Amino acid sequence: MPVHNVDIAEIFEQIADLLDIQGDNPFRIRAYRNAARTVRDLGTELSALKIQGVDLTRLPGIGKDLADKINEILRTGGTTALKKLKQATPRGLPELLKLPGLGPKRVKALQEQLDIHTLKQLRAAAASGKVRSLPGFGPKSEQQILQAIETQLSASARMLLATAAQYAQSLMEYLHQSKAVQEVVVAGSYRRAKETVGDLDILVTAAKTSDVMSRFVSYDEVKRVLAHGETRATVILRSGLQVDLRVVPPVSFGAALHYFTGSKAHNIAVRRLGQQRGMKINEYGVFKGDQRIAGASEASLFESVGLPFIPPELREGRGEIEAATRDTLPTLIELKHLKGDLHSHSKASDGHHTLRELAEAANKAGLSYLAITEHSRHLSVAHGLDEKRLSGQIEAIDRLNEELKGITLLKGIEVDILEDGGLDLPDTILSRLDLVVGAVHSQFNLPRKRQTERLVRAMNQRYFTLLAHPSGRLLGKRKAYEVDMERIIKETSQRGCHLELNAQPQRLDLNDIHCRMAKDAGVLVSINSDAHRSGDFAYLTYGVGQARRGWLETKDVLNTRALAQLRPLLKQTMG
Ligand code: DGT
Ligand code: CA
Ligand code: CA
Repeated sequence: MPVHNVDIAEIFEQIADLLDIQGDNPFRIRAYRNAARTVRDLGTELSALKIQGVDLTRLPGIGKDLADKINEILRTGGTTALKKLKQATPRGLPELLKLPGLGPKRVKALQEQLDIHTLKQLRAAAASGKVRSLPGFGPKSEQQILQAIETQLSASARMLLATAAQYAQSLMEYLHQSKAVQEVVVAGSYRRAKETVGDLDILVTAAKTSDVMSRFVSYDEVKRVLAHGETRATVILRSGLQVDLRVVPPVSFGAALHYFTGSKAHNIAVRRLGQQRGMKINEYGVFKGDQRIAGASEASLFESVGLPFIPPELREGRGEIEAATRDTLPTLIELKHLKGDLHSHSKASDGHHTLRELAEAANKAGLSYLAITEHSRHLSVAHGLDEKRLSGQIEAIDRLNEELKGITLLKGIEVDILEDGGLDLPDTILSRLDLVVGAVHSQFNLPRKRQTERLVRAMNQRYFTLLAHPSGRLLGKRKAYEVDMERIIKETSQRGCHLELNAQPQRLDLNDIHCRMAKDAGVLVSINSDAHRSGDFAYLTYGVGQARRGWLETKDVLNTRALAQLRPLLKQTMG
């Protein structure tokens, strides 16, 4: 049974979580977390490395013990270490601890005083007002718990796009190995680059349909086969991801691709256009009477209703058909248009690589500038920098820039926005930087008006360039904080500062709707990796996908500018 790097990483994360619950040695816990990241970002499947006889202990952060565990997992799909830990951990504890705001102490109170062991029990208790009376809890924290559970339960059905991509790519490779298979495309929300996907919708054209179907349902990763027909099948993978597969004849490929790419709202609008022209459009083709007049390609389908090709990311029924009709579709940004990245962390705060390693990785990813933006002192869990350490880094970057070729490091900071809207470091040091990225890392629960005021005040500081992850959401974990985004966008435009689209798969923040609002207000968006390791520049792809969903063009994105054009935009016009 092939084991993927993501599976191994997941097992290591689980071990770390359980060790954490048991109060184990922090260094050991950290070793597992680091190993999980190393494995996840490796870029080559460990199973392949093993076949090549590569010594796994040569990987960063992988010692003998971890290498043994990896080998065990590759061999058996699991490890006894995790099984034992699970047996030693009370039922439900890990999921309770994962809720934001619930630490070991509060969970203990819930278990001992209310006999709560599962998320569902906790939801019931919170809903009936039993939680608020416990010491250390109140009506407000009860409400927060309830909300966090809803977010978690509703999110668990959907998977992050970047995670789904790993499973999708393996599956596509597997399908391509069949000689019968011609084209394989993942359609659905995946193709529209939606931040999370409910399931994968795969379309295949093939010489012999039955070969593809039987190959698909016998994929090693398949846990359950829900349906297995002649031209369609549905399975659930071990990861929990559901996959629909359809085999279609080449004459219908474009029509099927269009249909299964969706969205439903877009499909309905296009079908209506067809009806107005006396045509019938479905997943088999475009028909006039009994005659098929188009549908082998998507382009032919669009042409049949008098439209130019509409990129999948725009197909949400949010005005793309009208824009296409008037020939005013945006020319969407592409990954290759990004010239730099304005948000990254080195070892100095909570990153894992040196300045030089990050610079070289960014250069390899095709970028010509990279801003180093460590956390500031207020965020002590991330080893935030104080004035003295930041001053040292400024000098280190100046020195390094004299040696670097093909890339320039910019001096920045991801400075905490304090509760009153002040910044965590004084102007004397901020003035020495190329840019100041402001971010909220605390007090997520302020009332909407106060949260909005806080951000506006921060943007009004003398040195403020860019608002990082503006809504603060963590997909499936934490909702966006309450804030008046319309007002933030307006103020950003008036201040001459900018908004970030953070490309971390769990953030993708700004979201698509807010990207479009920013564009309409003339606010520039910066698509940043927020890299904490050298492999993280790969996340820029997802940032670009989200930007495309937000109708952004090259001109709307700050970091498509060459460095010389960028520099004046980093300095604020207002004092
Ligand atoms: P998801 O899976 O929840 O992330 O979102 P989608 O968009 O991938 O939705 P899914 O998997 O239910 O269906 C795939 C596509 O098939 C969908 O985007 C549009 C098309 N589709 C599904 N049901 C209908 C329908 O009832 N009418 C029309 N016109 N299209 C449909
Ligand atoms: Ca889908
Ligand atoms: Ca589906």
